[in-house]
Amino acid sequence: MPKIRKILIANRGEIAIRVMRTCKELGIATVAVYSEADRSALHVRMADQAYFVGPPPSRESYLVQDRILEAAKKSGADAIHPGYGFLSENASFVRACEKAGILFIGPPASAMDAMGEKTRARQNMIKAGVPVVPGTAEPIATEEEARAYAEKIGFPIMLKAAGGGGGKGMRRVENLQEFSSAWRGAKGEALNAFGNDAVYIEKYLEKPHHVEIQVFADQHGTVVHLNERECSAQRRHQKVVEETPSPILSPEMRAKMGAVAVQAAKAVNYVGAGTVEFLVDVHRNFYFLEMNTRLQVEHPVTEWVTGLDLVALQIKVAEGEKLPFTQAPTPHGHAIEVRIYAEDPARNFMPSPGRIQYLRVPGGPNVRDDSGVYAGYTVPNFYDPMISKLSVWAPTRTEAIARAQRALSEYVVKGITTNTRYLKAIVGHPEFVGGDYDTSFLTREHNTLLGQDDPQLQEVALLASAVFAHQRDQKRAKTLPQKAGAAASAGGMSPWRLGLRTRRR
Ligand code: MV4
Repeated sequence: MPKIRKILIANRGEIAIRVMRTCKELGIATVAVYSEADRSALHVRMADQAYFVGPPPSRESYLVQDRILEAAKKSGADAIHPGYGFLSENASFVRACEKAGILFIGPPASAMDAMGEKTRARQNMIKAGVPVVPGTAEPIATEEEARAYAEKIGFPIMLKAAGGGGGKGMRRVENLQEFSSAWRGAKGEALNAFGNDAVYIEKYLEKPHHVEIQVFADQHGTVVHLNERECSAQRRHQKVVEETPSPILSPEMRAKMGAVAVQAAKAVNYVGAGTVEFLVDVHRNFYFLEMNTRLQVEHPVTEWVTGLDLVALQIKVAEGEKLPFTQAPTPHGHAIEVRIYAEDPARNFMPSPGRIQYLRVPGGPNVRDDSGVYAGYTVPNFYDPMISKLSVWAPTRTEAIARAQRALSEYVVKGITTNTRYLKAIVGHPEFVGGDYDTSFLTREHNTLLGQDDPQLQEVALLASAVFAHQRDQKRAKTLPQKAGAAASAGGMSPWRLGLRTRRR
């Protein structure tokens, strides 16, 4: 197979830059694509060549297959790296690349087909002997059938869209009374999100952990796993903090889950980088959830503890090379990644696009900042507001937490609001430090993480200030002759002055 000489990166932001960095190190030329909103984006500046692909909405630019392929042909690129999101898990795009004679750096379309739909993936995994969450393998035709099945396996159950993952078209159902509205809700949302209203049932797992296994396969039948990532710190199905190793996995469980992930990848003839996601229940049983057929956002933590460059491996596998190992490397030390978003946690995480007036990124030993922005850059409001991923490595988890906090303290972004303070609160929270946080952690600790104290304490502060003000007014009334305006100036004492701050600044 010939060597790749030029790669078009069909993406934007930090991941486009991440891919280009490895290309440069490998002596491979890079081609960027950009929308109208990304003319001055960093990924365009860093590429050797750049092609305009359309208006700001990604439907009209980054997702238009013909535009991307046209840019690839014009530029003379021999391969396309899709990054994550956009066209990265689109089997029809993989086929279009093949037809155009351009190498797609990723798995074959058939593997995407086998894993794309949740019910099909479940069927394939059951056939391969991979444990899946107890439930139906097929979509359920009628509400009556669904009710009967739910009664059989017992409440609570989860209705899930067959068409796709990511928490859309998902409803927890507690009892038969709730069933009808949940059934209609899940179906409606599924149709809206995936153009397919098929729904199936799973047993509901209480407070599961989200643990995923990185897998890698070459074109010669070798499939290995590269250990796990703990991704239970999520908000509305968006990961916020990831780490490896998972603080809840024993070496035995790591080996077991790794072997099952390899089994899953082999069953669909996987090639390249992939991730097998599992839910881990309170008894530490693990169940296949879905497979992501792409390089993931959180891949840097795996790179930290394995010493590998996953993008370089993807390129070598696409060129037909054999994987340079046949066994999972033992993880070395501990890595944590936090996602820096242009958003305001205090305003319900509203995106905060705008011009970055000043930027100082953290540095020092074992700190990595995968950024997609620069000082003077205006963050557009058309795309995901993640502006950077900060990741750190240390010999132990305790040291990695301290390093993450230190690095976050160094992060300065002026002009837009970011979530750095929220991230610091997460990695400093006793539950995170303790290492046994599940997927309910961020929702449950929401107020604490936003720096808002217990609402009951806020009420105590308010009452105390009222009592204080009343006593003071009584005293004044006794000792001072009443003057005009005195009553007004003796207004309520602010809770701030009692030292009971209701909100950290
Ligand atoms: C579940 C579950 C409990 N029981 N399935 C959410 C996203 C989607 N990929 C699967 N999800 C869940 N599926 C059963 N049978 C709980 C979740 C879930 C979750 C999973 C992973 C990470 C974060 C989560 C947050 C809430 C719920």
